Amino acid sequence: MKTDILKFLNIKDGFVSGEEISIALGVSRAAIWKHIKLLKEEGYHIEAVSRKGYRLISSPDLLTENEIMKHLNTCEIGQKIIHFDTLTSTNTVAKKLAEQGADHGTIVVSEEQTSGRGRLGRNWMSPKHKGLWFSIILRPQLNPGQVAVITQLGAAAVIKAGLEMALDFRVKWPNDIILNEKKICGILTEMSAEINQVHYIVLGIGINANLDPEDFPDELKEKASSIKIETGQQIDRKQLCGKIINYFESLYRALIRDGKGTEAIDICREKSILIGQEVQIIKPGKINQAIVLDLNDEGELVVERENGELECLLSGEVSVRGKRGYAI
Ligand code: BT5
Repeated sequence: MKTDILKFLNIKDGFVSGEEISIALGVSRAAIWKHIKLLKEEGYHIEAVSRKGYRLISSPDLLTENEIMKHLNTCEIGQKIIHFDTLTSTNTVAKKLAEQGADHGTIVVSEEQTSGRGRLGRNWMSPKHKGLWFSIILRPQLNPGQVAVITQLGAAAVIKAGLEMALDFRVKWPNDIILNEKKICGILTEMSAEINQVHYIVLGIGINANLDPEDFPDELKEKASSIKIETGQQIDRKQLCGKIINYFESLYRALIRDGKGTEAIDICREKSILIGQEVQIIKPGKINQAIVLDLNDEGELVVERENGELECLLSGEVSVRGKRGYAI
């Protein structure tokens, strides 16, 4: 009901009468008033004037289903968006929901994560109202070997959304988005699968949209930043979220249609900060030097080891460091 009322308030520039809404939605004016009150409690600034009706003045800066939906033009991703004020990790909750049968395309988004997760058991700092912390549940007909490309789809969607905002995001394979040599976004792809069949994938995206310098702990200050810090502009999180989801759906549909993520891989290749660089390949218990040659169609990083051998790296167990430090 709240969503329906908001649709009304959003299409009308001026006032819309309680009677008009109540007739259109087939409920009493008292019911409309009750829901308007609830919307106000959520932070919507709605003016109510007798004999004129209601007028929406401003919406809260929240990543609610209503707010994100306004920016979506998708037909499968984000048809359902579950919004939390706080939770442990959107990936953890999305995985639980997927286990319980949640639909393909469902999105879990939270204003804050208390135990946000990175790869290999690392933490992801996710302060309240400052970033974009969300996860998408996917149920594609892919085999587990094809799943690495999903991370590249996520990265390409973020890059395309950035370009629309004149931001030159770069990608540090497999899952970091970089702005001005600082990490502003991380991607975590997890899946449940059998040998030749994926049950579901959870694609988690974390973007430091409006974090201020004091939000970063000392150990991250050198290598991480936010879009707001780098541009001096407050970011509209709902709009950015919508753009990313729209681009992601288009790249995802191309992957399912063609069986290849060519467009996404091309974008990640073009925006790669690693290709052509000398790097350290860090695997459990060993570090090797190599030169990065390419990103292949499967989303693997192709490197040439010191002994001249070519190797295709799968994202799971590998970290790549530049020679000078984090971002090359
Ligand atoms: C990642 O891991 O970069 C994946 C991060 C994915 C986060 C999203 S948020 C929504 C969804 N729900 C989750 O629980 N996770 C996903 P990795 O490459 O392992 O990088 C982790 C490292 O990045 C940490 O060890 C820190 O050094 C650094 N880090 C932590 N928080 C950060 C932040 N907010 N911004 C930049 N760097 C951060």
